[in-house]
Amino acid sequence: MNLNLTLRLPSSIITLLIVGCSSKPTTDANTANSITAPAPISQPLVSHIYTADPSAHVFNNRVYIYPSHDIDAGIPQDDDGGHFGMLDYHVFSMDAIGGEVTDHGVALDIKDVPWAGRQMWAPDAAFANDTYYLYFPAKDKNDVFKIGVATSKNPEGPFAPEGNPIAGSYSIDPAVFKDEDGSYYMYFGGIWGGQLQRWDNNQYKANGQNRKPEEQAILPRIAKLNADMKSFAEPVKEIKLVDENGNLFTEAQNDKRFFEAAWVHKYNGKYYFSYSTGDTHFINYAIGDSPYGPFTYKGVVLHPVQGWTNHHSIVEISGKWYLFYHDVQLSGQTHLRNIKVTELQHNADGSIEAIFPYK
Ligand code: FUB
Repeated sequence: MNLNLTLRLPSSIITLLIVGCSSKPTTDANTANSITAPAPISQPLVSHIYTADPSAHVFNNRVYIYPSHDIDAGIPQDDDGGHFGMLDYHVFSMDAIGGEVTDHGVALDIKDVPWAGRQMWAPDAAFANDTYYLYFPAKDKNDVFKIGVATSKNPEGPFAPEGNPIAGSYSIDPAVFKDEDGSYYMYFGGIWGGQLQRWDNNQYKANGQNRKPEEQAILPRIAKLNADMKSFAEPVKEIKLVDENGNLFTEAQNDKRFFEAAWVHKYNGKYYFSYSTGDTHFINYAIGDSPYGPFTYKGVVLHPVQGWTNHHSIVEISGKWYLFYHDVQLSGQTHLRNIKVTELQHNADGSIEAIFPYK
């Protein structure tokens, strides 16, 4: 679908033509060259290759970024984001925000993942047991998204994959959160091309459909990780994402309901669940008192960026908070993205100051 999206900013009106999509229905060409480009608030961190979906972490006093590696796979755009035909991951690092960015080369290649068929989408990483773990979604040989894990003794890899996806895992966009008690939780899921609508009560239904507008929206998922960091310690659970009255969102509330790109950070003892609304292009956040939720919707973290997808991570680095995100500034094409970073502010009442990615 072609989306003509008008963003009303406090002092100006910016009209963006957003063409195409990732894990979602589309009918048009890949190009978004007709974007009327507003001035971005930040510049791409990497320009020699295309990168997206940045999951950032601080390991050994260095900032590491685990993004998708976008390529033009020559695959025509389709309703399931088939044109996002990524084949490997690169890890990037820098000694501080604003520092030189190092590309550590290929960290994991799909040809070395025995179970994977295609489409290595948004990854994340964690450290435990003197080991770095790379978590990644990919379609298996039956074209069903699962989540894999690969390990390394170094944060930049290379990573050695397990022979099978994590038992009980499904869909896309893993994000692993370490709580203060040392527990690790994986948040995951994505609707439309991310296939979450095919999973009901953790059972696969090949003909699972997206929800109708009046139906309850599909919920993101969580599972606690075992100490081995390679398996789930419990059955996958749904996460309740609710409005201020405690009501779950309907599919019609698509500027608030979960679509993909889950991330959790903790601030002043509260759990902040942030996520993309997909077809309305926001990064939103919701706050809860437990890693399992429920999470109450609070507002927008990041307004829509150029390109269809919006995907982020939120990390504290040297006492400041940062939002890592992407847009398509370098290519103008929705499947060839570039990662960025900007500072994020928590207000005194715990709310997040919404970020407009263009001036
Ligand atoms: O990069 C491929 C997919 O696009 C990700 O998994 C989604 O979150 C969206 O950014």
